[in-house]
Amino acid sequence: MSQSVARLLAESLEAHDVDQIYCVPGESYVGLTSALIERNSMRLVVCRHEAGAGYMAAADGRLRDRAGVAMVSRGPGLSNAMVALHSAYHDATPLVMLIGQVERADFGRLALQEQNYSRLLSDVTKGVIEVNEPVQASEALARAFHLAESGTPGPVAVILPEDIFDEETDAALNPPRPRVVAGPRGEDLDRLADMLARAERPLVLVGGALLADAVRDPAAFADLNRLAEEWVLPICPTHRRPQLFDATHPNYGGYMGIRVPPDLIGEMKKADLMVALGERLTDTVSQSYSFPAAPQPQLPLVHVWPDPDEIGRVWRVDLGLPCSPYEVVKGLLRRGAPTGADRRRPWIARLHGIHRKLLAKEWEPTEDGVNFAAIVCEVDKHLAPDATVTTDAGNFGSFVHRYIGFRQTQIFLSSVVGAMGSGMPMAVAAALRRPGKQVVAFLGDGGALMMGNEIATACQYGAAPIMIVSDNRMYGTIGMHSYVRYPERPFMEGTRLTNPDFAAWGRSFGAEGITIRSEAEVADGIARAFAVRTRPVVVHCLTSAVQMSAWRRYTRSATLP
Ligand SMILES: Cc1ncc(C[n+]2csc(CCOP(=O)(O)OP(=O)(O)O)c2C)c(N)n1
Repeated sequence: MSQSVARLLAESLEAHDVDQIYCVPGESYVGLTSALIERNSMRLVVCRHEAGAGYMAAADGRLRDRAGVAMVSRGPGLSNAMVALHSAYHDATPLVMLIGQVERADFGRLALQEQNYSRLLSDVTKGVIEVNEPVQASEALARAFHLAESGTPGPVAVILPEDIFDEETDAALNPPRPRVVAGPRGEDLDRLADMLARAERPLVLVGGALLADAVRDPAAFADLNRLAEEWVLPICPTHRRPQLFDATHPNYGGYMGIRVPPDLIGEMKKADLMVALGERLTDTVSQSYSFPAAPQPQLPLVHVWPDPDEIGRVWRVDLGLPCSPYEVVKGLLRRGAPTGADRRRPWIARLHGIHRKLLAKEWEPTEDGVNFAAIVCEVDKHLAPDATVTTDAGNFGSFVHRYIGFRQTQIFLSSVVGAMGSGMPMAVAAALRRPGKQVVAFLGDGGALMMGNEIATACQYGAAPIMIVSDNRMYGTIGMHSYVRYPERPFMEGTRLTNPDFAAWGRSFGAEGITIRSEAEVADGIARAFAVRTRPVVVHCLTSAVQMSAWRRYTRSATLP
């Protein structure tokens, strides 16, 4: 039976279980939008910026371990969305972006807003799929979802010319391709079991691919815990994946994120085996390629990642298992714990002891504004066991990682690669996907005005995230980098910000607005924020700039120059 390409695309999206698409409308794909609205089988979330739409789709992808879907217009629309593609590409997040294109007869003429997407997107997507033949429309979508979700997941662009949507085709719907899950080879598992049995001081880093497995099958958490306990292993969640292991579990061996504090990294470096279990391994995790050292690690390294191309790309690994990390957990559990693993208890206790000390809710008061530690610790008191926390990029995030002891039942979302602007859209996506559950977004004053306008999207669709804005009146992270590298030079001028009254700004959208000016106002302000459940809340926190991060204070004088 013949039907329009737009209708076939809509049916194909439905077949891929797409129930929500984030978009900024554009004339280049209005043929598809109108068909989707007519069918009314999925929610179109109309956003305020294409990067916001992209981040929301990326968050949705992570929440479901299915490719999230964003739809953007050609040229300017896609250009706005680039940062979300960049982030999803680095973060190994499955995402399908549908992008408009000029009419086929105009290809190559530099027609209005035309771009060569294959050239433009070659380093931010896993693939660019151009749909120029109606007969291939459904097949193209099936391929896009497959590519986005397989191996190292990532973003895939599907290019749709403006004049294709109303064309008729009798092509059949191409159903979703079954997800392929690779398991480890028996001999590799035997070798890993043997390496783990012999190790006196193993370190198990757990990362994004294991988290994706746990989204698909939550039993992965319980099995990881069993493995840690029975095999007596310290588990270290990696950069921006803190919920992979309960922070208070005695086998928690420390958070392997950006710039691990000296006490902890000093102890970690005594390890005699590192297993990266579902962690891609990046410079943030490896402490700028120093632990493990690239390209030749200073200790035996086992890398488990669902893509053989990634294993061995930067580090020379001793053993690589290109498969699902959860399959490795299950395979080890089936083999049974080695005898004598108890000898490793003092090693784990040492790591865990340092970690618990770092987690202690202690901070020094500051005079130039509230120490953000006080706010984060207060938020932690209110966080429900099933809360979602997002952070934007910036030093305020270091307080979140230092002071919030995440649990496996909670969700943490962020741009792992550290793209500013992601925190608020990701919170909106979480609030839409998990109505009635707490969602808290931590933002700096920089990030809040970069993409905070997506609070309008939250209001429009009835989502109620809490936005905690650390207003230190500067792009603090960059000020700190400048100060650390060039302590004798002035570092403030290039980073200073003049800000609005964020509480009033929030109220203007229809959100609740709360201001915290001093530590004395923290408990009441945060309690009031959590009491509002029906609309977004903006908590404007006037924070210290002297307290540059959870780990570093400006020391030359009490006030910044
Ligand atoms: C899109 C983007 N632009 C620039 C940067 C570089 N950058 C990283 S953190 C930061 C400052 C963040 O400032 P703010 O949100 O105020 O938080 P703070 O560091 O002050 O806590 C900047 C500019 C980035 N990571 N992403």
